[in-house]
Amino acid sequence: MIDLYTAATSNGQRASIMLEATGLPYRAHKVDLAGGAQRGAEFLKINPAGQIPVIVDHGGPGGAPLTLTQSGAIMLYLAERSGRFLPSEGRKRAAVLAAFVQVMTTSPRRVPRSST
Ligand SMILES: N[C@@H](CCC(=O)N[C@@H](CS)C(=O)NCC(=O)O)C(=O)O
Repeated sequence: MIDLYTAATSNGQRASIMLEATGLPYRAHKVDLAGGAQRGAEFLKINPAGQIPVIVDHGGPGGAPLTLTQSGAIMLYLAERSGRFLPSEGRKRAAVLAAFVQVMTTSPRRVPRSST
């Protein structure tokens, strides 16, 4: 089971959408950013940086819990965890990673539709 700590922001939605798309079982916990919940003691135990999104994978690598921040890292981790979206073969994997980095680092207005 994966616990997701998130809010309705673009970074938060990356983690939520990826969990939905992979079909991995998860529980969502809404973090009230406007109310300052990300700076509360309980949340800071999960992410001392005080930011969403965060996942806690209770069945992480080696069967031990893994806490992960950073929306891009969460997306890649969930792709590998589920065996979906990120091919293991070198050439296809490189193409997917190139498309991933492009959408993560380029303004949507500047991403050509036929660039990948
Ligand atoms: N680079 C991080 C950025 C995370 C981030 O900026 N989170 C914002 C919401 S989108 C946040 O938690 N802000 C709360 C605050 O700074 O108080 C990622 O991609 O996850």
